[in-house]
Amino acid sequence: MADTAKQIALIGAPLEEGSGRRGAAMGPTALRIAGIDTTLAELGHGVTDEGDLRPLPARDLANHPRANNLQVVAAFTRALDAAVFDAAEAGRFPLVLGGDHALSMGSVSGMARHAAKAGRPLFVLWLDAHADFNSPATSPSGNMHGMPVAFFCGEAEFAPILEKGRPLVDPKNVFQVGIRSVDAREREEIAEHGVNVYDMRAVDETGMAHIMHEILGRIRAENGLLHVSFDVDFLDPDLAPGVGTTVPGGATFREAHLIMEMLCDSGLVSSLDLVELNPFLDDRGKSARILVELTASLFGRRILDRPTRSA
Ligand code: 5AB
Ligand code: MN
Ligand code: MN
Ligand code: MN
Repeated sequence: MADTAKQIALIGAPLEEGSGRRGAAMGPTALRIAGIDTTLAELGHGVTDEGDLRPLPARDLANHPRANNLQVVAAFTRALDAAVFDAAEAGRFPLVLGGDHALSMGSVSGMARHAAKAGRPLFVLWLDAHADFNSPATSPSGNMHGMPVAFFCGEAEFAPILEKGRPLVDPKNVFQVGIRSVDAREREEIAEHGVNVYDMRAVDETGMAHIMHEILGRIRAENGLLHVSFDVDFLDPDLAPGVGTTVPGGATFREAHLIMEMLCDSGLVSSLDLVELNPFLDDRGKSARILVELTASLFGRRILDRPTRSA
């Protein structure tokens, strides 16, 4: 039973047009089949499945040669921005079932509006092999799942997808962990804008517990809200093969599990994306099941009833 029961809103976002291939649209279904709702309910939380989102029209936007499938991505971004904001304002915990990572353009923007309204800073923990800080000007692929961080930080304003003047995330409030594949121009951008990057070398040199203490300490000190965005390719491909952009040398189950337990203990997390799961590439539901296991740890499942050790 969780210490603090939450009201969780499951929001399905069957978006795959932000990635360069098909399959991620089946992600929400796979997560449901793997038992995301019953698992969270068994931990004592109230769970409402809002079903899959209906994209909002975006035919006002012109196609863009370097932002593939812009209209579809924008339609989901608008729908998610609204759905996540509404859920958070109603005191519920938005848990977005993806869908490719372009959906975080909408989910994080919705949380940024919610945080601004509450007068608190929004922090983002980005668990990913990639920095996702491209824009149409820098992207080698034009795929929008490589652009969400630049978008919600206001560094990829190439089309009026959301309202002008919307609350943005300060890049210095973005923590990226597990990074091991960054494009040349993207590297310059993240350095220029002060994104906090803990690449795989940092994880190996200092350890996951130390990194998480550092991140959570800063968020606590600034009374922030924390959005967690979990890309399946954060994990090692041997562990989680169900993703289109595998990169060797990913996080182990133990590292990911430690992150989830420390996040749970912190009580700081206010929203979560589970993204990039591609069931078409998965091995008999293995990756979907691991995502559900890790989510359970974030929501209070424990091995032993033991608090996090202090730094
Ligand atoms: B993912 C790449 N940087 O922009 C690009 O999986 C890959 O959401 C992006 O992290 C990977 O196309 C996007 C080469
Ligand atoms: Mn990603
Ligand atoms: Mn990735
Ligand atoms: Mn820039």
